[in-house]
Amino acid sequence: MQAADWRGWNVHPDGYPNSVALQSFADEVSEKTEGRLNPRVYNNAVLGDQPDAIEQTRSGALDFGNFNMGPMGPIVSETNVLSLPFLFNNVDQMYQLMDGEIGERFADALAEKDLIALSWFGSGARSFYNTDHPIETPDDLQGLKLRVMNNDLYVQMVDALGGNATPMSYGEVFQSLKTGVIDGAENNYPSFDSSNHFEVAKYYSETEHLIIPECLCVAASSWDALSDEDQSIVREAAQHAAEEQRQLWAEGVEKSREEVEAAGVEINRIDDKAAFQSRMEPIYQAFIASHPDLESLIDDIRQAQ
Ligand code: BDP
Repeated sequence: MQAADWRGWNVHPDGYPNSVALQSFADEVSEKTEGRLNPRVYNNAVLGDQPDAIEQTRSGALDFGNFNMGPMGPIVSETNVLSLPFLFNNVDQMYQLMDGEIGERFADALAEKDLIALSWFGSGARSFYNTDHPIETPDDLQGLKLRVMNNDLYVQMVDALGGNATPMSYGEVFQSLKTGVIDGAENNYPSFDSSNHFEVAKYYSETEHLIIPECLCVAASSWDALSDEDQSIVREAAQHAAEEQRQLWAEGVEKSREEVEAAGVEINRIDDKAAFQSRMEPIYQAFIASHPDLESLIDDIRQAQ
């Protein structure tokens, strides 16, 4: 077989847990295939925004990427389940379920859309932040213009909380916060930190409304072109990368939290999230009404916790 150069998409900057793990993946694959396969990771979304990169990977124009299951929803409908707010109780339970039979069901759905999910990364819990005031109860979201990732479920989520949702690509958020086009957004600590959103949005409120897994996904056409031996090397390297990412993630969350706090961000914990959770009930009901086939998957996830 001829040597292949693989191009991989990554939204994050150098040094971010995912970027470090993706580089380890690339290095391990080059080394163990003795150069038959040379993956190269392109950071900072230089190859396009996430919805675009997912499509490019499906078509084989890109060979791999680290994708969040949020923007995956419009393309692989089953993965919308993972964007239902407050689905997982915590990050550890998400890992445990995604590493088992539940994760295989999502991987099967992705494979039907030409994406081979080789391992699952974490992205912690997402919370709201804004330029104006702390969010303590859902009423505090009233009237705030908030950026969300590209998925209609997040528009419904913010609507249900009384805010105004604006889907927008990640790269545009900083400028939009600065110019007042939006009042806030939602993300985990490492992204809030590395994107510099914390320089503008000084209130971070721990709603922890979304715990969304991410995949290390390979284009089906790139995958099919590999020998059995190289497929096992790539799969194993992806699993090692996920282990490393999760480890770096756990350390990174604390570090970023401390950094943004030191930079003057006011953080508030929300011990009782029930008021936020109960506003999500209509979203679950509408989702199940329009995707009756996915109800059992939601039940299985809830029962397993
Ligand atoms: C980060 C995810 C990344 C998303 C970004 C966003 O890791 O995949 O693109 O959030 O909010 O946490 O768009």
